[in-house]
Amino acid sequence: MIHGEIHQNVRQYINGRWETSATTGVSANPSDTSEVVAEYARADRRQAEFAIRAATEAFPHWSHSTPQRRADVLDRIGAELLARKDDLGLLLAREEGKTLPEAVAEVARAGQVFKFFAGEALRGGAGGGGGENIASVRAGVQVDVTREPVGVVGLITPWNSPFVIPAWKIAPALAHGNSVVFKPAELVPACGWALAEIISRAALPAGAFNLVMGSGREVGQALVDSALVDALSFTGSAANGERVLQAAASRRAKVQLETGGKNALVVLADADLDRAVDCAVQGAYFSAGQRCTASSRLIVEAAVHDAFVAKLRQRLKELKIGHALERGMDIGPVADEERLAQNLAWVGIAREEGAEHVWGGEALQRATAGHYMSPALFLARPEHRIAREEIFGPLACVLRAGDYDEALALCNDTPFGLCAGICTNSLKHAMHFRRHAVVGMTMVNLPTAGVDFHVPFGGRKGSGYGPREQGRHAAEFYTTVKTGYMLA
Ligand code: TXE
Repeated sequence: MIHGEIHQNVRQYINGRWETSATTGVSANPSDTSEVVAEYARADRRQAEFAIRAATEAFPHWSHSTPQRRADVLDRIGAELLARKDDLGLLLAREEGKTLPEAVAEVARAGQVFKFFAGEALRGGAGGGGGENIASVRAGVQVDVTREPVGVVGLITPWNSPFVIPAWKIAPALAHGNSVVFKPAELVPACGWALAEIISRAALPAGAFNLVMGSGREVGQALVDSALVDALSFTGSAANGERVLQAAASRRAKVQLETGGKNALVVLADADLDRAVDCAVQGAYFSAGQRCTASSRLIVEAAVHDAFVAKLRQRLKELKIGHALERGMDIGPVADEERLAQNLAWVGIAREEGAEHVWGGEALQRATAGHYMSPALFLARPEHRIAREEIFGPLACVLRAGDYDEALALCNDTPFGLCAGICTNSLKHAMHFRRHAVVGMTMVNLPTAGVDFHVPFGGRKGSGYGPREQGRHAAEFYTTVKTGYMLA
């Protein structure tokens, strides 16, 4: 792909064929809003229902495919993603706005996810090795526990990681023998299409994988409402996640949600302060803070509070904000005009509620028109809205803690529970924190953003619902357990 190329064949992939739609849309480059990235077909409810029927008809055949067949398909997809990480990374950076190095790394990780689940297909979750034989309590009876695919799964994904979040849903779904209807976020249609285009050439039977690009309200809702969709995996905002959960659970569909965070990074007085500042900058501001694992609350022990804030302010001052494709940029634009307006409104809220402004928080002008803003830092109190609500932008706040116990209490004082980090050289505090932080993932002397692709991902409380994603744990959602008894 070349810089500036307009992708024009961005169509639905239904039952093994590329389909146009009654209406089309365009996606623009947040680094340079004069540049169109893609002209894409916008599916309607009818096309979504076609895709669901195709997946339903494909399920019996695909669910009885051999583990080797499924492994080969996933391995081919993973290999092509890795081979094309540079040009797909260019597309990602152009359509979503994260810097080119981050975008290339995300595509590579999506390739590694597919290769991991190629192995999972062989190790078995569904229809094979993932089970166990147990001696019965009754003489002569054989008991075995196996895992079978769930059926037709609807996968609904957000705009902020448009290759790797779809990958960590599509790969296990196919590995475990399910058929898929994938709906990417409206902001990043070409990324969803580019991934689907690779999958369409991986020798899957028609209908086993389908792509429908369109609005959450219409196409997403069609997946949620259809009695033919057995399971839904949703990643997005808490509000929309709640809607999906209520609608799907009411018809007893299986549901998995990943819905945001208000993650804390605790910095104790005994921490290596430079390392703590690095963790804060990377965790809170890279990808313009548009990661659910972003550390938007920096909880700092009083003894080092002022020194930490001074160092962090200096680092923010030195960050380079600019065009996602420009070499040496630390942070690109935020994803679209609406997000920029929301982020700037949050800066206003912070000031109005009495948080102390330390740095940034204003729109920036660059050589090309884009949604640029400087990273914002405030000193806040726990009751401030900027310390309680997810912002999903480059805005973090510092909370002062008297000691470790108060820092832990502040860390857990949130309706979310995705991840939490601590910077400390005390093994005692690190071990206590790992056990007592009420989250799905903990980090010690590491940023809260940036996780491995082969181990469980997910949170508690308002951050998640249902089984964890990724790694071997993905079998919990993408398979169902069967216990067999036989009198030999
Ligand atoms: O979410 P939206 P966005 C969260 C992050 C932030 C949000 C950003 O915390 O809050 O995602 O992503 C579709 N029925 N996470 O703005 O708007 C919509 O079309 C069915 C958390 O995209 O909720 C899109 O495809 N579908 C995560 C998807 O839902 C509907 C990691 C998400 O859209 C729908 C990354 C409906 N009624 C981001 N309404 C984590 N915790 O791991 C919308 N959609």
